[in-house]
Formats: sequence, C-alpha cells, structure tokens
Amino acid sequence: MNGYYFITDSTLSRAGNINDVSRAVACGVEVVQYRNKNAESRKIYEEAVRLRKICSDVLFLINDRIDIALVTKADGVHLGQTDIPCLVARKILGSRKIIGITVHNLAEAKEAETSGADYLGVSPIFQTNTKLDAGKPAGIALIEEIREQVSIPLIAIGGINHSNATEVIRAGADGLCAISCVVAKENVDEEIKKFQKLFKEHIKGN
Ligand code: TZP
Ligand code: MG
Repeated sequence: MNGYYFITDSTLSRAGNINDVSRAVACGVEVVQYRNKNAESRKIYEEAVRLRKICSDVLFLINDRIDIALVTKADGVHLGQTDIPCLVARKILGSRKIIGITVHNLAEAKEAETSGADYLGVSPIFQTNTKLDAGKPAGIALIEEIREQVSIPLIAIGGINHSNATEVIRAGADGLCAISCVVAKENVDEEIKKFQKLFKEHIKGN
C-alpha cells in the first residue's frame, strides 16, 4: 500500500463523493476509503454500493462501519482508537480483509501491529481543520519513530499539503492522505496527480 490514498469528504467536496471517487480511480489511486460521518445508515449503505462498483479494481475501504464493509463486499475497514478493537474486527471480518488503524503514538502503533492491523494511519501529522478531534499535531518525528519499530505500511494524515508532503514521504510514510487540499478544490484529479508526482520523484531520487 503506497502513494496517494484517497478519502472521501462530502462536506468539503464540490462535486460529490461519486464524482470525486471516479476521478481518483481514473488517476490510478491504489486505495479509496469511504468516510462519511454525517449521513444516516441508509444513505451510507446506498452510496457505498455505488462506490464499490466504481472501485472494482482498487482497494475499497470503509471508515468505521464493519457492517457496511461486509454487506458491500468492501476490501476492508479503517478504524480509530475509539472504534471496535482491531482483534474484534478481525474476528468479524476474517483474515482476508484489510484492517487499517489510526494511531497517534508509538505505543498505539505497536499494539495495532500486534493485533493484526494491515496498515496504520499516523495522525495528525500537522494541524488540521478537517477533523476537529484529531488531537495535537505530532510532526514528522512520529512517522520516523514508528517507521523504526513497526514494519506494516504507514499512511500519514492530517494537515498535509503540496508544500509539506515531501518531508512526510522522506520521513518514511508509505502513503499519505490530504483531504481538504484535494477534495475542496475544483480539479480533484489535478491535485491528486501533484501528490503522485511527489512519490514518483521520491522513488527516482532514492
Ligand atoms: N484523520 C486524522 S486527521 C484527518 C482524518 C480523517 C483529517 C485530514 O484532513 P486534512 O484536510 O488532510 O487535514
Ligand atoms: Mg473511526
């Protein structure tokens, strides 16, 4: 799992989740996470069914909702520290589904890896207005610290933009997500491509 990781945000989106995800898939993103904190379950279910079809050839993950992931045959879920524990989610989902866990420090990262997480969301790296309860920015030092002691992929998130993404990648993140500076812009695909270019340049530079 690496490169630009796409997360939906219908409150910031200009053209809606269906349009944004179609564009992200056309850009060649490897992962799409459907995150919807505001809608009722019926709406989330119906949108997830549509998004699953658009994401037939990319990894399709659902934020928080194990039930929606199961019923839409998503590839997995993304869970936070206050969601269903990773070990319990694994029991429900089985060994073949992907489970991503948000972590804020090294202890949470080690615990998530031991509990069978497939990748970690390292959060928040910088200050963000997109998730108001994200906590105190950890800086890229947290990516470096976790990178040294944990071997599963690290996806950095929180306040990442085109100016600070290079230091995030250099710190050891396998992937990154930047919601507001992609989804709130008119040309979602152009913004995604800029991040994808940074990853390509990093690979070449190494
Ligand atoms: N989880 C941790 S920070 C965050 C999420 C979903 C929001 C990131 O949004 P932005 O706009 O890229 O700062
Ligand atoms: Mg959650």
